[in-house]
Amino acid sequence: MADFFADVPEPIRFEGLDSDNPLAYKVYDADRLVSEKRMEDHLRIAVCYWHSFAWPGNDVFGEGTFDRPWLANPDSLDAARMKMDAAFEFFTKLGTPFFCFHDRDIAPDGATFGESASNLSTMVDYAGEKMEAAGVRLLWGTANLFSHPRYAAGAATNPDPEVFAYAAAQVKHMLEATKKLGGANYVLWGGREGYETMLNTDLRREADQLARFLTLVAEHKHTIGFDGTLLIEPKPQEPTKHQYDYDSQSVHGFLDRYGLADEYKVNIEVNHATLAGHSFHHEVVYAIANGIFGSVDANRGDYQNDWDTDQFPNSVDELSLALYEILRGGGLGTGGFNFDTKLRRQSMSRTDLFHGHIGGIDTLARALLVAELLVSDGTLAGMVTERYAGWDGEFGKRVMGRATLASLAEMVESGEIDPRPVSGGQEAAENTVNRAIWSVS
Ligand code: XLS
Ligand code: NI
Ligand code: NI
Repeated sequence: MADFFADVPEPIRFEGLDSDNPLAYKVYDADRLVSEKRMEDHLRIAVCYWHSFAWPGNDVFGEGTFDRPWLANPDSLDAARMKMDAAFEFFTKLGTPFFCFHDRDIAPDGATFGESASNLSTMVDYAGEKMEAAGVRLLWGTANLFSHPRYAAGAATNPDPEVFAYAAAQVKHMLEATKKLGGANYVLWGGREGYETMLNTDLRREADQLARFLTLVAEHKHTIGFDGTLLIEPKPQEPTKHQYDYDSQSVHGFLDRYGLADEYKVNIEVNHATLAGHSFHHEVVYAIANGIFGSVDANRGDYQNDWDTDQFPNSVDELSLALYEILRGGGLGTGGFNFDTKLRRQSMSRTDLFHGHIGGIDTLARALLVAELLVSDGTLAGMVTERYAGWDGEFGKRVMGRATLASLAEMVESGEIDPRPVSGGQEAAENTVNRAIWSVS
């Protein structure tokens, strides 16, 4: 094991709530059974490569602040290996089962496409060895189709079809790399698939281009026999003013319109949900209800501003509601919780990366326990069943079946139907959630 994180000599262990060791899990106990399944298998936690190892901690006003020595030589394969050694040391010490990466996170861009592809292939082989040795798996791979200047006007939605082709080549290679490493999913986040101004944009054409791109990706997935799930990651804006994959509902409508709904699911990011003006809970419920729930990018925004700040999750309240839906919906399937999280720029010590992940993972673990309690207690589900009971009765079935506007009017006119408003019981439902949050142990 490399010793980049020498200040954390031992793997992080579960020590329980009584422990005051900041480098120990207080709630996350990988082997603890929750509804007969290990916590680790419920949560399927992944560390993301880009924010933790490929980002220097810069922002638009200032340079990098983090201690990431490999970033001094961005073109060197030796530096890429040094970065990967540190990343796997981190995964192993954190004890999490998965990671996620973009092609450009692990392998430097070359002077030609061929050189970039060869760098990727070298680093994919190296990753394969490290994964084998560490017992760490790939939750998903993805191609970076947003950083290089060629993608400034989009990848699939670029006005230039040659840029579309370049992006297609990049995804082909990265999809194959993901398959080679046994990835459980492949993600497409449309970072610049949107517009800056309508004045220079042909919106209708760009939608067709995006659908064509997604069709080609799905075709290639079947051609090579990749059995992971294809995921689209919705986000409403940033970096572009408007992104086409705005939220789960827009993505769902788009997939339906182009006949792609059987090929793609969504990777929901907490901070993207709130940027879209939704709650994370809403996004998860929408996706599950419409059969497109795939995976989660765990993080949180700063609720005072409107950026994608990608902070580490720390709200049990927020995550419990989503986990409740995920548990009731049958779990994560091939998905997981990818920590798409960034340290704050002032968190300059190497150990800060552990503190961020440990806190976020404990928060998720606690939310899982709350969710299990809410499911087994059944009060919330019972309230919903009772609220809609009329639709399961004879009259409700008739409305959904053979009723006409005239036959319904007749029943109302005759006085046979005369509904009375009833309580929605929101406060009682909220109290049920809080009781579960306060009582889990
Ligand atoms: C950016 C996205 C990105 C994707 C992967 O906002 O969250 O990190 O998860 O391209
Ligand atoms: Ni993300
Ligand atoms: Ni994001």
